[in-house]
Amino acid sequence: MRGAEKLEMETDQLSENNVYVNTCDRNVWRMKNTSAAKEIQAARSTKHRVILILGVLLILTFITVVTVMSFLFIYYSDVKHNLTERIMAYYSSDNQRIMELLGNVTEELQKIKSSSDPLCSKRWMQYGLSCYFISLSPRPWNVSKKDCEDMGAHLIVINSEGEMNFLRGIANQRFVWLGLTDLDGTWKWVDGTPYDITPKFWEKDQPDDWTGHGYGGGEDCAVLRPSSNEWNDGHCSPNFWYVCEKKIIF
Ligand SMILES: [Ca+2]
Ligand SMILES: [Ca+2]
Repeated sequence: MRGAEKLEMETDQLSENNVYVNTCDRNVWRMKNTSAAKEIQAARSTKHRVILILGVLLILTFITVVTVMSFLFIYYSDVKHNLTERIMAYYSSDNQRIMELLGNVTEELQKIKSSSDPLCSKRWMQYGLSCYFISLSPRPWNVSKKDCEDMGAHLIVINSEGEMNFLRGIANQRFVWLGLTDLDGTWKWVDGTPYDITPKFWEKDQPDDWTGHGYGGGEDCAVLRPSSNEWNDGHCSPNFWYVCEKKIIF
């Protein structure tokens, strides 16, 4: 009996040991498993943070680049605009000086030639290198344009302040059409002279393409208005006086 009891006790002890060992293994496995999971979680968390930081840096870089590009674009637009204005002003004043000089030369030539042999035909007036004819009656703009063309001329094109003052003188407080229109959307002189290089004499707040006149549409034809002696864009259909211009042929 004592041997059997001893055997039973040893068996029980072994069984307890096995239970203990198994429990320890599970705990160790659990501990290891938990530790690895924490490491993975930490690694993932770090990765997410890095991605987030990189994303924020990328957005900030993009915003900075866009802002700098916008400033550069505005800066260079201003520079280009100012430069163009200065070149145009220089060219315009230079052009005006040349025209006035040529006008003086022409007048001198006229003096040298016999006064009975005028540079301009009868009823045509001379200024600078051109002859001018003021209409005998008022007409709509397109009829005025054609009348001038039928005489080998064109509606007056203002190339200088001197020529503008000459027109003011012969207009004698009447509405007078100019050879200037934006019927196709941009202002153009009828003889092809670039609009950008000529001096402008628009009234304040003109051209305004006003639509309240009752003719329909806006205003596409430039006219000298006697109230200001400056330009207004008007509807092309009213009857106004007009001045034709043609170059002197020597
Ligand atoms: Ca002219
Ligand atoms: Ca107007």
